[in-house]
Amino acid sequence: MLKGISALVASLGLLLAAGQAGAITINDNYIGSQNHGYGDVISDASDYNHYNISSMDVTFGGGYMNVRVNTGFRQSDDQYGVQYGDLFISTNGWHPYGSAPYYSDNASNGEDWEFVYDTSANSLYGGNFSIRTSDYFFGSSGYIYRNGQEVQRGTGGTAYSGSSQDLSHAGLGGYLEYNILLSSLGISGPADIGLKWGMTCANDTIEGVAKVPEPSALMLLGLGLLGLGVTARRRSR
Ligand SMILES: [Ca+2]
Ligand SMILES: [Ca+2]
Ligand SMILES: [Ca+2]
Repeated sequence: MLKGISALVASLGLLLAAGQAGAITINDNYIGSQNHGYGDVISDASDYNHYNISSMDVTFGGGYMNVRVNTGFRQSDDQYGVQYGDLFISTNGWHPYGSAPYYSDNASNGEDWEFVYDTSANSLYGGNFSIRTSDYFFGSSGYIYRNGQEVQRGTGGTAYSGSSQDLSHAGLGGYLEYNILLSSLGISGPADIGLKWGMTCANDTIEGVAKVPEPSALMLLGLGLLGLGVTARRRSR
């Protein structure tokens, strides 16, 4: 009986310790500025799934933040020369301008991004980098696109090694993946991390916040329960 309890308690402890690896899903509730009456995705019906971003899955574990951007967008599929955007990261929370779905939020207001994972450079950058908006890419194109959105790092900043990306799952039904080393972000405990991603036309773009869990609290709780299990086992002898 007591052995059964200690096994149960031990497995509970393991479950709690593993719990910090659970994915946080950020659904795309962000429309942002200048949707030109299209709403969330500026596209023809035939291109909807190509440009749509449905969500981001964020997982913390092993000192990394893993971000999957769930979108059908693949740069090589695009007929207008639209490129991958970069993953913008705020290490002091997420403060979009206005309220959901943030019809007035654009690059001139709302969150400041302390870091960016530059997709084309395949590197994390912090410090003083410039930001290119969707207008930089399509302002003189005559196309309808979502104006004024941050989409890529411009120039400058400090490059950090140790983070990576995986574009091999890009395409319809797929995702883009970024693995960000938390120590490069200066994060070692609980924090709210703001995230933003969109392709260079920002026909869809997503923003939201992910909470870094408290690993020590989870570990202590797990160890405490494991300790209970050990006590129970000793008593049963
Ligand atoms: Ca969307
Ligand atoms: Ca910020
Ligand atoms: Ca959106």
